[in-house]
Amino acid sequence: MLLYLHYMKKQILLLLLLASCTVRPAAVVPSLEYHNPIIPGFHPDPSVCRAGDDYYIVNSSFQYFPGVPVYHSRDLANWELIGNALDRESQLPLEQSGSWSGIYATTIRYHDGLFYMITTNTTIGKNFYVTAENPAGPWSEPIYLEQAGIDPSFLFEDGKCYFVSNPGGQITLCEIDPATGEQLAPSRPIWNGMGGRFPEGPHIYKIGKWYYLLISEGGTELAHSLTVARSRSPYGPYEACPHNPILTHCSHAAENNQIQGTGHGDFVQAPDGSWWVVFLAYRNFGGSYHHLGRETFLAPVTWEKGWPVVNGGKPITSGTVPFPEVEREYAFDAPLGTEWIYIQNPDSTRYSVGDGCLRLEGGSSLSANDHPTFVGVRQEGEKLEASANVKIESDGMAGISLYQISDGHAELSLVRSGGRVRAAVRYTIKSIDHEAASVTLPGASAWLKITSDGNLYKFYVSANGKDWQYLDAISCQLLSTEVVGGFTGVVVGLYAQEASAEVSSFRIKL
Ligand code: 6LW
Repeated sequence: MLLYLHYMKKQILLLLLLASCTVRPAAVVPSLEYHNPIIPGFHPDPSVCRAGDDYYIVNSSFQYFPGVPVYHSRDLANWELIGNALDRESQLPLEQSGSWSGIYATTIRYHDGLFYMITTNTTIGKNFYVTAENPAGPWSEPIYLEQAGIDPSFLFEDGKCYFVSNPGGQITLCEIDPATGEQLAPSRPIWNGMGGRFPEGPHIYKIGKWYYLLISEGGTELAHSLTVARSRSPYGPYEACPHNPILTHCSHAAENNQIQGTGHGDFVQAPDGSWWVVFLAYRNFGGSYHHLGRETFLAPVTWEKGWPVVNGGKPITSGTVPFPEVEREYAFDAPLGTEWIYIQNPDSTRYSVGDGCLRLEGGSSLSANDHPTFVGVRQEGEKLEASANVKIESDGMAGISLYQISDGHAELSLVRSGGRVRAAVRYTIKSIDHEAASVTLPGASAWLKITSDGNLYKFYVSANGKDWQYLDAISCQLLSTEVVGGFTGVVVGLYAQEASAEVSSFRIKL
């Protein structure tokens, strides 16, 4: 009898353990301390997956190389950049991609010991995926897919790999062989959303007996929203959630919220059974303008009558804890880290790092959008202090660039012509090239500094890095998506046009 009781106890424990491992709706709002956005700055179109206790997020990256940053977290609140999924030209031909093209929305999934990152390179018009055993890399060469449309996603279910994207603006499903990418079943349209424009960003989840299809509609601006539908079969018919949209800030309740454009999400379940959604939104500064790009946010998901409810149905807030202060100093003694990105595929002969210097060989103008000499880091907070010591060695310009798009960028530069060197503030905004202020310098090197409070960028120059001379300021709104366009956000870069230059002691404080 005792033995039997012991055996039953073990069976019950095993059943409880199994129940906690299966995907099941959770009813309560989980508590977690986090700040929103969880990944600030230009980190759009997030996708998330969990492997054991580890979570991973990937983002779209447009014209930048390397592409598709990969973030890791153990708690959904704190995220660390661990690599870029596309870090070889053979995976990421960008040609002359701009802020509207290149790599669009991505999906990350974990299946059978392998990570899959699926995306579209709109520059070559193809959907593809890469795989890795370790999401920090290396990732495989691309495997191209037949079905067109953007925002591709996979669902591994019941021994099959379903592939969903939106050719012709219709959410469309097929099956593929994940080892080869070969399409195994015809493409079939499955849902078009609730009538909003641009049904996109689809992900399918099998939860209990239902296939849930989560999509975005309304476009990535103010009307952006998440809608959901469900079916007993992945191919449909899909029934729309009665309380769609399940997330939007295009509402009376959220009209004065700094956070706008909420949409493009992906669900994930934590080991404790709680559900979460990561999604993109942007933060407005100085009115209805955003210059930091679309950022990655987090909200809890609960389930009511078999339908997901995001953030208890309430607007998204900036979270419960303040942003940590970030200060990074680059000594240029080692190769550039994974946070550094180039505009298009870089010509490696124009960059070298070592002995405390980043050496730049100047290329064409940033406005020409033709592989400029530029390498930078995303501006991840509205409060910024970026400074560098720059030496210009031949005629041309070199310095710090605030880059949003080829037709929307501002520079604090050393400008050299003949023997004369000036520090100058120049900007290009919607085809207007303007030199705002300049001061003649006694030598070929100076310290340059740009600060921001989220409303103004201010530009300073110094001979010693201590005593700063104020040169000028421009409104951050001028570099916003609303003014100059682009799917991206400001990247703070070091650049050289025509000139050869050396940069040392680059510091960035957020
Ligand atoms: C992306 C689409 C979208 O592929 O914008 O906001 C496109 N959502 O889903 C570019 O990011």
